Amino acid sequence: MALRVKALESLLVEKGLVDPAALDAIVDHFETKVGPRNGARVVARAWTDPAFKARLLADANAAIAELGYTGGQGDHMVVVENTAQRRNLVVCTLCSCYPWPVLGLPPVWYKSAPYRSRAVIDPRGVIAEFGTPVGNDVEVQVWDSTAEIRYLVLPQRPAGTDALSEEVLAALVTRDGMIGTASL
Ligand SMILES: [Co+2]
Repeated sequence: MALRVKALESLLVEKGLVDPAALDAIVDHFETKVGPRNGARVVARAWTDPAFKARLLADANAAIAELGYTGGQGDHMVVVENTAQRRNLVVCTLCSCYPWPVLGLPPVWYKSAPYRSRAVIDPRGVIAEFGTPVGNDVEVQVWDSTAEIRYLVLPQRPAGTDALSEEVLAALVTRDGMIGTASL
């Protein structure tokens, strides 16, 4: 795959269709500026600022843009909140739709056929395999992403974290927690 990408890139550059500097800028953008750390900052802000959380749940794009995270593959984002009664799990059964501005590029397993089918058929089983099983008293809600709507899970703030700063809280949040396969 790496060789094929390199060959394709060389050909496009040779034919003058793309500028190598522009390609470098795009790769740098996705490696360093877009990624799950953005989403983690959104989650930490929601945990520490109730007014922001209310805005986030009402209009995710506008609230997320307050932190400066905008861009393609996130035109209509919806934030779904985990509670003591409900765990949310995000999938794209059709392909691999994913909220790039807050999570970056999707992990390989998110794009795999087994995840895409099993997340719907057996969400509890999938979550258990990721390591944080859901109790029988907790409802699991599955959200199927599309090119139009991309979901971000707002995990529950862990108990005993009242004294932690927003920055330290953000470091607790994982990519999988925001997809819903992990609890945090
Ligand atoms: Co898709």
